[in-house]
Amino acid sequence: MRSWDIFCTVVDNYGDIGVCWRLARQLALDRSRRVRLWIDDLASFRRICPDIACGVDAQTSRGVEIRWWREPFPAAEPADVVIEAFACDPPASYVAAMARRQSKPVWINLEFLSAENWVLGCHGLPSPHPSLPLVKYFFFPGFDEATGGLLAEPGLLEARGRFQNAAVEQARFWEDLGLPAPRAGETQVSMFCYPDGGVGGLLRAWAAGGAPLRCLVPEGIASAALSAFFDTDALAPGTVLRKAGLEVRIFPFLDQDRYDRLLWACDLNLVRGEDSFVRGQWAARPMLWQIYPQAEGVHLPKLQAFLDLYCAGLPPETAAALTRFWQAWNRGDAAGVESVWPEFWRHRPVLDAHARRWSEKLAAGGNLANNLAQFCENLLK
Ligand code: TRH
Repeated sequence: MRSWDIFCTVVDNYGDIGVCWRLARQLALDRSRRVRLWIDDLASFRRICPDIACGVDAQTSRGVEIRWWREPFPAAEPADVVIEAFACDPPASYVAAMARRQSKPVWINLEFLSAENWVLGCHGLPSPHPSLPLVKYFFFPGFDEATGGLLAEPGLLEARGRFQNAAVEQARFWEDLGLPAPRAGETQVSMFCYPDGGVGGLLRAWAAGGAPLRCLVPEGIASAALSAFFDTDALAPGTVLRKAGLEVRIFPFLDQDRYDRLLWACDLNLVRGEDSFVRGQWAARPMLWQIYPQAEGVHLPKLQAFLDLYCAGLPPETAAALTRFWQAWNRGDAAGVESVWPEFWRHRPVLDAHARRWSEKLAAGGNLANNLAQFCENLLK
């Protein structure tokens, strides 16, 4: 039985553990693998996986052994495959133990997702350790077949398709969330974004639009903009805020599987960072992506690279509206977002069809967990 160790530090937010948890769960589906996930922040983990107990050194969930990564790091036998997520640097004592192993572990740095071209040249490259007899390999997720692909568990598209075609399942889902079913003709939007964005502009556009729209916001997200727009500080889960045809409902963070269903159930998903961005694509619904902002705008070419890829199959006027909308959102330009919204949403039928085609095209490229397992098996041979 192959053993895998995944190391994850939570730098901020939920993307680090979001990606690692999805990967760990998928790898563990194959019972011939023993998967151990080392994570330094159990409280953040608990937010997206309520089974997790905080302050516990070892626990098991969904077939994965979960270890609290803290100092002093315990003496642990290194696994056959060691994944460090996003260059998080496994503990020095563990790396020294890797070097002492007779058959050296396969060591992978799982990188951030980017649609930029340079990724193609860097995916799979080895980097020998400067002093130890170890080699680390760079494994890049991506949208191209020459990269590691995207995380997607087996049967994902089929499950999504079934859900989106089954009114009964959707009704059960809304009930389970404690929400009334959508009103006739009401647009459903999920909103997951960073604090300083153009949220105020979108709220104004939606309230002015006249058509009924329900926006579902996780607790703690966009709080300043919501408070300012609705003139209230009361934003606890369960809160309902209304202005004209717009209704905003605050919900508690969901576990990843239920969050997926929310994306499947909505007509438009506002997603951010890396993992919700990918899940938004698997949902096959129009999206608005807020990229993780980095110093000196280094994230902007990354945004453009994805826009180029995503817009390639769209009619020019739809591509132009989508690009203007996404760019205004990522500049935090509330007035820009407000003015582009009606034009963007006018293209909804085209955006819908495109989102479905896009998810099918991505699925044809295989999935990251399988590609990674194959890559490691080849090195272990
Ligand atoms: O939280 P994020 O902003 O994470 C970011 C990005 O990954 C960024 O690239 C990285 O550098 C930074 O973290 C450190 O957004 P992301 O990637 O979408 O992760 C959120 C996770 O939370 C994702 O796995 C989905 C999950 N989630 C739930 O499970 N339930 C929920 O209700 C919500 C809103 C999110």
